[in-house]
Amino acid sequence: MKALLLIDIQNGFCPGGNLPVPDGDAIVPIANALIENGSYDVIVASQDWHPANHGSFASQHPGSKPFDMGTLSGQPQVLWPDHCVQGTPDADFHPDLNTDAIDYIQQKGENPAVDSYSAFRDNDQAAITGLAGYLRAQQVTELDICGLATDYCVKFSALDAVSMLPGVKVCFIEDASRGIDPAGVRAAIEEMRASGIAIVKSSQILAD
Ligand code: VGL
Ligand code: ZN
Repeated sequence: MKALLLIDIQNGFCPGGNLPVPDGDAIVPIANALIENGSYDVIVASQDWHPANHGSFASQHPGSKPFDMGTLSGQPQVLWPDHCVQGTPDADFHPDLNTDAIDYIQQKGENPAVDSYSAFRDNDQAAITGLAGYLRAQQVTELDICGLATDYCVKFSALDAVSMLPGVKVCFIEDASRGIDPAGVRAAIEEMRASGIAIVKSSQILAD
């Protein structure tokens, strides 16, 4: 069974959102083409879903401003602008994303005391989400991952897919993803490649 995992294709990470990824909305037509291509048995999407007092927000750290380094759950933490607050338009999927065919939505980042870049588990790895169990139950053997942002949530989700779903072939779809920082994107791609993740283009999938 082949699955597509769409990471955080939300207003908050697109131009006009609270934590915009440059050109983030450019991936929406590509994601839709992948969704509508018919080659996936299972389509899942993650949604960054923070309470208003989430500890990754600079607003919760007096004297800090967005993009400063701070600490959260005992780890170094980039302090972000308030983003993807539960129930706000910033947390909605991009309005043009075809969500009709999504079989399972994994919300994450709900615990104010820890961030959760990965759709599979919190950054401190103390708590897991239901996503790995869902994909195992669907007997997924191939998992293609794309979305926002390559250097954060996409990378950590892909690395966790490799470690939490042994035997599953994991691919990163480069042109269906965008990142926050160009150097961070290059490093993320090398880290994924070194972990055995195949770096592919949507055209390779759509041509099959
Ligand atoms: C993300 C920073 C903070 C992401 C989420 O989706 O990559 N990045 N929260
Ligand atoms: Zn977040």
